[in-house]
Amino acid sequence: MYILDSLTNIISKQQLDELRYFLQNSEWNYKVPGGFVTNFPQRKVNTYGDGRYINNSCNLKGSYWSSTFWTAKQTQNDVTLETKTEAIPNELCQIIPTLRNYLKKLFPDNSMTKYTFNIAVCNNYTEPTMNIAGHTDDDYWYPKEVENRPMFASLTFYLDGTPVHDSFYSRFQLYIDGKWKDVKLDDNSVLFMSSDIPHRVLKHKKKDIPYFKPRINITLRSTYSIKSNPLLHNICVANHTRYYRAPYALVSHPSIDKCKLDDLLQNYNTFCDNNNYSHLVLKQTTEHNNVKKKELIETYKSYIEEYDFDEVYQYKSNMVIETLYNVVCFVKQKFDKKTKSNNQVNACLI
Ligand SMILES: O=C(O)CCC(=O)C(=O)O
Repeated sequence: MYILDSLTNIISKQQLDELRYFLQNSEWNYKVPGGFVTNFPQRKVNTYGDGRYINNSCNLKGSYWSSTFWTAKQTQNDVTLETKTEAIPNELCQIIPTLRNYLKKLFPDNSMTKYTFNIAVCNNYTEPTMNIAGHTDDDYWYPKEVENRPMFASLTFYLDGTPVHDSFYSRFQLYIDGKWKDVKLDDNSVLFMSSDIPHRVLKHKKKDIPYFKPRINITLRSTYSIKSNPLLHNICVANHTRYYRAPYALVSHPSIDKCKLDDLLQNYNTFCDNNNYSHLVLKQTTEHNNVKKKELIETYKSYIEEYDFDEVYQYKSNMVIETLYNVVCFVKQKFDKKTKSNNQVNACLI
């Protein structure tokens, strides 16, 4: 299912102008090391969302993760990468309840929550060669909110002016009925789409390069509620910060092979040098080990039982020790009536 409309029909002119102004001045990351560390997204990226929800008065509420954790490299899960989160900016908070209500009217039978659209994934295609390969966004950490499928709201902005002809617009395509189909995403458009539909953006055709115009895309996505599924709530935030934001630290056991660590550091620090970020902090602790991880998984399983959290069917390798530790600390703080705490979760193994 997909629905295309213009933001000018949905939000106020002031809200739209403020969002465009925010985007004109926002920061972008280029060549963030990907899953294999030597690969990277073929466009500029950023992401916002620390896990809080946006209430109907457009305010951020609830608990948030200040750092998240993920495997530093897909093929090497004994080193964790720590990344700092950033809150959803006010310019987006101002429009999110309106977008939710628009969708709720169209689909009264839905399981949307106050957490709907609390993550913003941002792509900036500044060069005609930039693209995103065909993929779906229906990973297990996204709740199924409309027609029992995950949903995103994809916003498009041409801040430097629109292309002079339809054929020079961004080559956004959906894979429907066995064929890739062009979908023109106009300036200020919003596309509500079941995110299990394969989609992609092709690079510009060579002959059309002179007519290329830069395009910014924001896809708003949702986390589970931190109250009913704290682990997948964290994992959803963590996946986005890991791949779209600046790396902050590497965490490992002191016995880690130094060559492996140096190799990772070199790739991450090259990105930091090119994007004006500080070099990575190195953290080492004997607590970073698999026995500890197994203990934390068992503790989390006991919390599922005790507090009636959603079942988690698989504890994958990207659910690293530091994530489990943080989530277990959150549950202790928030659910154990004897402990009092504020909304920031910032527990670290070391
Ligand atoms: O640029 C677009 O419209 C597509 C973005 C996208 O597919 C994504 O962020 O997953």
